[in-house]
Amino acid sequence: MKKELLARLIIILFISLAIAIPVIGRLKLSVNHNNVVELHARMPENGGWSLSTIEVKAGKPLKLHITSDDVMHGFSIGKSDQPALEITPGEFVDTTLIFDTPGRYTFYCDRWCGPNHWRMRGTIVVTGDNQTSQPEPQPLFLKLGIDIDSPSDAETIPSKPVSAENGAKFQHLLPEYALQRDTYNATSPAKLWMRLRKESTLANLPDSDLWDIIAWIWQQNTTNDQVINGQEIFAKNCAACHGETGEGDGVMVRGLPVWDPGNHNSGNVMHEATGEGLVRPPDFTDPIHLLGVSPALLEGKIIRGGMGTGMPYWGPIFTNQQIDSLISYLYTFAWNTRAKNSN
Ligand code: HEC
Ligand SMILES: [Cu+2]
Repeated sequence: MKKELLARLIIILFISLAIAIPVIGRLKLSVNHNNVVELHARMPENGGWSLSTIEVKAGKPLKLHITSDDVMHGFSIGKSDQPALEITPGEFVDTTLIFDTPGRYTFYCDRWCGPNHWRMRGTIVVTGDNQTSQPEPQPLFLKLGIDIDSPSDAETIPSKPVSAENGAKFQHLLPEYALQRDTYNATSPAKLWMRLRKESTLANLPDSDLWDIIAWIWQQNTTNDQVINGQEIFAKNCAACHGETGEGDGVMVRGLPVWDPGNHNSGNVMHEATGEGLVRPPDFTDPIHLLGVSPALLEGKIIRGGMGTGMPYWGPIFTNQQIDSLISYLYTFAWNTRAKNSN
């Protein structure tokens, strides 16, 4: 297990290096006398961004002169709340960015321009003397040693629809760990259910009440705003594969075989449009799936992406808050509490 993880990390490292090396040096060509960098957006099939790496000094303005050579695109900076720029074919948009902290930032297209859309990404390398750039905190799945590629169906699921409202009635019976954030992060709903099932204070409760408690605990760990925010991000970035309703039937993946984590070849089916492995994602509305995975696992999958499955990596794109919102939203598929979630 450990070895496999290490091998994966090494592969990721090599891929990042392979992407980074050929592009350095192309930049100077497009800087004109006013220090304006000209950037052309193109669908990945047409070559992608005209620059994959842009270098700038910390605190110095980066002036960008951006246009599109084919269809409508967007220009966004990863992990920032800045609104995206619309990039219209044949028109130029100017923007000036200032990065205070040295580091690597991702710029990307935020409009679904084609099947390889999510690959429209580039890097802004910000250099500076004060190398204060803090290393990214280690993602939870690495800290907790969770294998995010192994099968993880729920050991048990509720036999009828859950009610967080009913679950709230039993909160005084709960052991302390049940409401701790660490427990939520590291534990799947099914695992927490099994753990609570063994608690003597809850021994008299029927199984369904215990599920209502779990639904209530999950609700306590999220807010309505997060769910709404997560829904917006999902509709824009994820629904093309995962489907509007989370069933794994988005336009990109129709007719493909469903991902089978027990079969390492299930990602080997090449998608005609992308030339890459792509499978159908699991059905998130089937509780057997999401009730078997912890927030840490979901976070890991979103940050790192799949292994040859076509699931993109979103680590450089979304802030931690945005990823938390996505996780909150994903669970609503399994609980079916989306409409009832308002506190
Ligand atoms: C290009 C298609 C595609 C897009 C776009 C996509 N996904 Fe996925 N996703 C997949 C596939 C295929 C899988 C199943 C294989 C895997 O887990 O690697 C998957 C798996 C996942 C899983 C793991 C589920 C589990 O229980 O193991 C999560 C979580 C997830 N996606 C979240 C997202 C989010 C959030 C977004 C948008 C920000 C997104 N995906 C966008 C294709 C996609
Ligand atoms: Cu795009």
